[in-house]
Amino acid sequence: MGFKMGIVGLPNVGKSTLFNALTKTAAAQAANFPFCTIEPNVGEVGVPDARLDKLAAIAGSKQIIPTRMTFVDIAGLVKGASKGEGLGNQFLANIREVDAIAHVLRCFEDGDVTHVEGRVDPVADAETIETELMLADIESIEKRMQGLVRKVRGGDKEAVQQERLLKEALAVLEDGHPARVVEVAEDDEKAWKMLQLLTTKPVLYVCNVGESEAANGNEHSTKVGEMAAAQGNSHVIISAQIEEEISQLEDDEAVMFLEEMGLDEAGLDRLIRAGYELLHLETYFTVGPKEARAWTIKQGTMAPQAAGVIHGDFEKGFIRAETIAYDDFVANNGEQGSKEAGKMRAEGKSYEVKDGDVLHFLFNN
Ligand SMILES: Nc1nc2c(ncn2[C@@H]2O[C@H](COP(=O)(O)OP(=O)(O)OP(=O)(O)O)[C@@H](O)[C@H]2O)c(=O)[nH]1
Ligand SMILES: [Mg+2]
Repeated sequence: MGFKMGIVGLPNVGKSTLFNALTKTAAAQAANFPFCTIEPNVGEVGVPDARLDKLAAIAGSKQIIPTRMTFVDIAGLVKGASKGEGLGNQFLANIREVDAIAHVLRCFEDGDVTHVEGRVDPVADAETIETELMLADIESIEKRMQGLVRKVRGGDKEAVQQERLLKEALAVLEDGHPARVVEVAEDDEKAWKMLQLLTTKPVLYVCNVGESEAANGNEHSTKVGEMAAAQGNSHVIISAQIEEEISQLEDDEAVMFLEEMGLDEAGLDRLIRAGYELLHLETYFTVGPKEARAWTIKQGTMAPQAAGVIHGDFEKGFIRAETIAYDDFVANNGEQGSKEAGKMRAEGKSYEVKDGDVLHFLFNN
């Protein structure tokens, strides 16, 4: 299905370093000068899930295939970006295409690494970026409204709906708030999404702290945490530099390294999971001797549409889903045991898939 998270922030704050750590590559050039990144870097990342390993162990699956999420490392934005400053607003278009934003904030002190405004102040940085995104939204709303005038006059229903939503967004933005604070009625949700406003995208703050602060953060990340909480957003603490080093290590070395740093899991795992939650995603599994595999769906997805993630034919010809909840699968040591314990259910078209379900689809060709 391909959910995309955009890595956004000021120049030189560690976005590409983080991207490389996430994708375990050195695909993105990361260097100590602003505007190092111009073209966006795109990479797929496996979503870590301990349940998948457990299922594979029980079923003796030969292969483990995690579900994947896409990260896009986008060029740095600066004050005035919406008016063409810095690398201009072509990068705003890159942000338009993502489902959610990982907003990287510089929380590390290092006199050798240039900050575009010459000081470390992540809360002010967050405001700078948010302001640019808000200004870009205002501009795009004004353009769209002009484009709608004739249709609205002609009574076109869709145009009237769009105009009404644009006006609501504009009022909030002009009041200094991101468009995501608008409460959208269910009937308007689709049209609202089509507006593709930058400040409607869910945001997760990523505090990039110094090496020794990865476990507990620092005064800067604490302030970001307070700001995020006030906005109803989440934040994660990470040291991009350490994560990049860890991503180059073998698994057992990485575990030792994490222990030495006082961390119980790689920050990246936390970040990926937080992104997954932010997008209201959940996972179901297919498990057999050949492979154990995780699949991503939106919360609230019905069984046929969940099947469609594997293959369109599964959705078209859907008959039913044989379903075992994750806990039941584990408690009864696999499919056979679950069946015997009466824990395998046959679910039809109106079944809403639950996070952790182990599914087997039956379908007509
Ligand atoms: N001390 C320290 N330096 C870091 C950390 N993360 C990144 N850096 C350094 O900061 C510089 C910029 O990192 P990049 O990852 O290229 O930054 P970016 O945000 O992608 O920058 P642009 O592409 O120019 O927008 C590099 O020299 C990194 O080594 C960190 O956690 N601690
Ligand atoms: Mg970069």
